[in-house]
Amino acid sequence: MTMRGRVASVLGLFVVAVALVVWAVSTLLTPGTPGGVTDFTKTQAMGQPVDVTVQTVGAIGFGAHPSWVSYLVKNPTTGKWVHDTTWQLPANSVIHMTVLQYDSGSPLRNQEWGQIQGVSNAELNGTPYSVYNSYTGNGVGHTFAVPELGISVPLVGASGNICAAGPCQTSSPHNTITFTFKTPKQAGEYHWQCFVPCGLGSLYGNGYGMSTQNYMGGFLDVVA
Ligand SMILES: [Cu+2]
Repeated sequence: MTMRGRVASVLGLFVVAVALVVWAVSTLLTPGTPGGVTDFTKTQAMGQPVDVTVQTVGAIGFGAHPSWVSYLVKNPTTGKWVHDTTWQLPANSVIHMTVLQYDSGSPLRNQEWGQIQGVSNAELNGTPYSVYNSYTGNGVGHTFAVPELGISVPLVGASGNICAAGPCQTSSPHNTITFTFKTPKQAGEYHWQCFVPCGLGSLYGNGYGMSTQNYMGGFLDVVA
């Protein structure tokens, strides 16, 4: 091989090595896209509660991982369902939360997750509830929990012809869960997540949407 050939080979291999490192860093070390932020601070009338409507789906139906479980949020300005799990909320404000739960459920591994904690006025399809026995009905699909605020709410599983791809419409079977909580006075990023290992097909169900930002977890971005 000529000198020029050798240099070209070395350079070629170097380029391949750099490309592999870039690929490894970008795909293995960054756990999914952080997703966008849905802003609930602009639509709030002064001193009034903020309405936040979200849905939980068995398969998001679009994006990089269409088969993964996910939350979606209804943009308060456009009314469109968006794949954001960071929700910007005003500090020290009452939040009226509505969760449309379109996924099926199962018995919980930890019955503690059937307890409603840290919120008030919790209702399941218009009936007040404080705990859900996941061995009844179609079990529990997901939870909405904000550990730092002591919040945990079981999202009861839907039954019947389950919506196959989000965003789901209210014509599909679902449970409507409503509750109220107050955001802290202190601004900050409060992490929320689902505690049901719902990453179907991954190890112990804790992978995929469970361990990737913007599917089964996100942030309450509380601004003062
Ligand atoms: Cu979940």
